[in-house]
Amino acid sequence: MSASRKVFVLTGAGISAESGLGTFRDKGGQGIWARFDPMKLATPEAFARDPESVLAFYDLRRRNLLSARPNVAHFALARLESALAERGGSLTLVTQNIDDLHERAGSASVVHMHGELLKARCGRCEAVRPWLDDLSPSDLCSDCGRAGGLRPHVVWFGEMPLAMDLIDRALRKAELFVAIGTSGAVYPAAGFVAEARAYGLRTCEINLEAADNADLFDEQRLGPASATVPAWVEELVGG
Ligand code: BJW
Repeated sequence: MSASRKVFVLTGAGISAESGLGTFRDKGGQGIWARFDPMKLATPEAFARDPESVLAFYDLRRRNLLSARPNVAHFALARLESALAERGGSLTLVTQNIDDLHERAGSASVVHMHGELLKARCGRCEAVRPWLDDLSPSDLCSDCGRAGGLRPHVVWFGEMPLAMDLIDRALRKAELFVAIGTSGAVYPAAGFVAEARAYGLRTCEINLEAADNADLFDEQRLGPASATVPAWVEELVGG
């Protein structure tokens, strides 16, 4: 694995767990979706039916995010990006997370396939703008001037994830696929490991507990991301 120079990393909520942001499907029953119903808060139908509740859910999470900090696992991936570039290699970092902790740790290129919480999108004109405050149905879009369309720039169930073409091209070119802190429960991201195998990549899972699709990985490293990710990066590019 240490000879791999073109690396594709997929991250999930587990990498941000030690930064204090909750995961969705915690096995102890404390995950976000055990406390909040995703069908009432994370679908376009829910937003159409009850925009106030949906926006309040994301306001709470945006406030949590603004007080969170990246942890050593985020910093290790930023180091991996520059170390691979120095050796003529590359890192494609695709995250399912809507937080900006990879960027704040120094990762220069991050693909947010499920969107970004610190941006708002207008459902009427599709403009996407940075947004750090609470959102209200009466907020006006600064591009089209209309109210009622602004929503968090995130991908809800039933919506098409972002950058799927770019992701597929990067997977085809990579040598090593590594999934970090993701349960393998949500598609299409959960299907990337099967695609990676079909393209001939080696595959590695780094997780606290085995993912739903764990049998598709060549290698598994279990433990908290704060320990496993820096150790893996050191093995790959250290020394
Ligand atoms: C640690 C740790 C520590 C903890 N250190 N690790 C049947 C079959 C196939 C598909 C479907 C199906 N029925 C419905 C679908 C489609 C649906 C889907 O997959 N549903 C499943 C529930 C079955 N998917 C969609 O609707 C997607 N769109 C779509 O499919 O469009 C059509 C299409 C098809 C093909 C190609 C292209 C398009 C959209 C999905 C949108 C997901 N949105 C959310 C919310 C985003 C906004 C928000 O944050 O509120 O995204 S849901 C939520 O789950 C969020 C996450 O990104 C996503 C994945 O969660 P993740 O990251 O894996 O977190 P957890 O909590 O599940 O796991 C945490 C992991 O960390 C665990 O493994 C822990 O062990 C570990 N961990 N602490 C290391 N300290």
